Amino acid sequence: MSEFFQDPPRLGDQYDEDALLRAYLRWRLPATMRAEIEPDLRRLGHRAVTDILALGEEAEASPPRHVPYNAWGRRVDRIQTSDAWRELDRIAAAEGIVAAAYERAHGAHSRIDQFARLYLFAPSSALYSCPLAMTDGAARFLEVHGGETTRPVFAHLTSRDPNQFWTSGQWMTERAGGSDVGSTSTVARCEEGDTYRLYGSKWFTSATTSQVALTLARIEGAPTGSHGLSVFLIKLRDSGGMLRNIRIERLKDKLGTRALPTAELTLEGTPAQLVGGAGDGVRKIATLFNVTRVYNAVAAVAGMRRAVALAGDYAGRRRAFGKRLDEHPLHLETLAEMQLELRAGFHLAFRVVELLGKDECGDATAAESRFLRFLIPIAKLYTAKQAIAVASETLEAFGGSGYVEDTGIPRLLRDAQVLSIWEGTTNILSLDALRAIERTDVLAQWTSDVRLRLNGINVAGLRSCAERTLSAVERIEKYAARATSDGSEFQQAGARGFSYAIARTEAAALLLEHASAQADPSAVTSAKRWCARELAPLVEADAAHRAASVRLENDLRPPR
Ligand code: MFK
Repeated sequence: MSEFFQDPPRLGDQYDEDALLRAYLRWRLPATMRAEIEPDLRRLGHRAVTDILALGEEAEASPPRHVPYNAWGRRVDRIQTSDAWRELDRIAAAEGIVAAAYERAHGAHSRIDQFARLYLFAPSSALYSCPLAMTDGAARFLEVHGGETTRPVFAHLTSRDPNQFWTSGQWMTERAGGSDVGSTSTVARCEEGDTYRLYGSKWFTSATTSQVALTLARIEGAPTGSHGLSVFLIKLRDSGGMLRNIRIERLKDKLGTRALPTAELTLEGTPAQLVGGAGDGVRKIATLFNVTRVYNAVAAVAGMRRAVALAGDYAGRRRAFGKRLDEHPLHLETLAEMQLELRAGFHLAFRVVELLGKDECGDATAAESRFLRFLIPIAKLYTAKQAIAVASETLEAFGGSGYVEDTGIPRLLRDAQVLSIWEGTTNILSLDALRAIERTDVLAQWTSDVRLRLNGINVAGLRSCAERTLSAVERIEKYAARATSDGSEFQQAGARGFSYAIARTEAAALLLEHASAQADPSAVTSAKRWCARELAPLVEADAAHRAASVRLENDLRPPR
């Protein structure tokens, strides 16, 4: 009988062991600010592998349950969540995971502090990061579009006091429109002033246990399409804790994110407050989803970090063919490529974090505000795809055990898969990036900004990498000019490749800047490795794209 039992992977303190996070903070933050926030980050890094991790696992093991009726047959529509899920809410508040962004104790840098907290918290939180994303997006929406009457709600959403903290849901998706939000059919009937009643169905509602939600509806008589929609704030429950004219149809049975109470709802005359005035609802609620898309990007890199930490630790414990996995060159190479994806994605995500912080504090130049609008969809879509690939590779790095549920490893992939779906799919966001450059000169501004940054790379060993990246910038420009002249069908068909090229090129510039600012060998090696890849294979793809469009017209259309 075999006496052998494999050691499971172990996680160390997630702040102290994260050389990339610490190097990035050293690079970007003044020493005084770092000294101020470091104790909080170190504590969170420790909690992420102790109490928060235990609560996350408990929440995952006790998913939410819908209780439609009470014992006496009265419709109650309660959602029962675990004690652990509720405790994660209290911890998130006390750790300032939303609040730190709005206290603005460090001006524009406050977003770096706040997203570093999220980065440490998210992978252990059983997706409590989702309600926090919605809460932050709603807070920003209310800050920009709200008024005197919504100020108390804003104060709850940004509180550090667990007894005062509220979360917000965001209910945009309907049966007829997941991506196509403009087809929303919920109707708003005016009662008096800004008070309305809403009638309709919401097909995917995040965080249904929240105290408030933001949603879209069409005021009776308003035009069709997204301009005819308006944004409404709903307080979900009355003083007795009962839902206010909201029927919960069911909770969704999802591939992953199982601790998250995602529900299907019917609004049956739900009282709601119009916020931000009537009309242009999609443009206004973009304030919210541009924040939640940044959360998505940071959660994606945080997920990669967790996956890499587990796979890396395991490689030092597991032996095969007479040596440890990390002594096998090919396994080591695989881990290095995963680590590289994490590094590139990390820089891309935190680039938009920095821009968001500047924009919110009024410190961004006009060009930087445009870069933010343009790079949010790019960072979201690219990091989501990276996170899925890295999670999948992690399962493989564990062999059969990576496919067995009670190791906890399969969850990494189930929870990563959603990142490219919610908050705008890869295709929707690729088209959004095109929309961001339409009618503005942001692309030209971005290319000249990247050129300037690359021309500033003077470290001898990195100059050739900067030259390669400069040639990617040139290919992007040429491709964009041709795509514009070739018309919208060609431009749309190539939008994914175009977005990926921009993501890789921006990441290359950031990796090079980081490597030349800090003579850290791993930063230098990563920058060289990343730049050795084909960053913008767009010219070569030109003919293929054309052929694909033609094929699509002639062969691939499903028969009618
Ligand atoms: C830890 C992880 C956290 C994540 C948790 C996730 C929980 C998930 C629950 C969900 O998944 S919620 C549902 C998410 N759904 C989406 O994100 C919707 C995806 N669809 C889109 O983004 C479409 O592109 C969009 C609905 C915006 C397109 O709609 P339209 O009707 O074709 O809009 P149009 O005409 O392009 O834009 C209307 C206005 O909005 C325009 O402004 P103007 O009126 O001034 O011209 C646009 O410029 C503006 N706009 C659109 N997208 C924008 C934007 N403004 C700023 N940023 C954007 N991204």
